[in-house]
Amino acid sequence: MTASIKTEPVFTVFIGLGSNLENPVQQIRTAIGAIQANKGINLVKASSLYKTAPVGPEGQPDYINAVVEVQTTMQPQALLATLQTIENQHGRKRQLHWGARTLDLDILLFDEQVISQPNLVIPHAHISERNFVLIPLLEITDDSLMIPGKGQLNDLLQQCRDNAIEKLDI
Ligand code: A4P
Ligand code: MG
Repeated sequence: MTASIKTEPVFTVFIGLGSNLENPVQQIRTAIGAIQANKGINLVKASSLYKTAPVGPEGQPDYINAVVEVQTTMQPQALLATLQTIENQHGRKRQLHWGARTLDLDILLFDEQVISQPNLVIPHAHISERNFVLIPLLEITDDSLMIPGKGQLNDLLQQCRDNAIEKLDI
């Protein structure tokens, strides 16, 4: 009899990062470092950092946004819990909906999965409305990427609101 080796599936996942408080550039850099340092996650690609106008309550500072591609053997809920731990380590307090925050980590895409659970919606519910997500995503993928249930990245970008966004040269 031949022994079979059980291998866990590896998922390709895109994570959106956002910060607009307490040195956002540093928050995003250390968050990418924390993602990379996690034993269950391999960082594949990271986009540039982008300075973006806030969407949501007025009077909050500009955001720094980025997107990373990772590979992981974690299941979606385990990955969400891991990302929330990293948010909390960055002093994240959940106050105003869409309000200012030290760090926001959103699971944008999880392979080709479509998930609709009370605490986890994938693809991310607002992915197609936000150029601060779609533009960094395009930088590390290509415009034919299919967003399950929403369409091709290319088309979503064309339909998306033109919110102010500037790629940082750092
Ligand atoms: N949740 C559901 N699906 C997901 C997912 N795919 N990834 C749940 C991560 N979390 C997910 O999130 C609330 C709950 O969403 C979590 O507990 C999780 O179980 P939150 O981050 O605590 O709360 P929130 O910020 O009030 O809501 P939300 O919907 O996460 O906000 P967004 O959509 O992340 O938007 N403007 C600019 N320019 N750049 C930004 O990055 N970000 C926001 C926040 C608003 N305006 C912005 C930006
Ligand atoms: Mg969030």
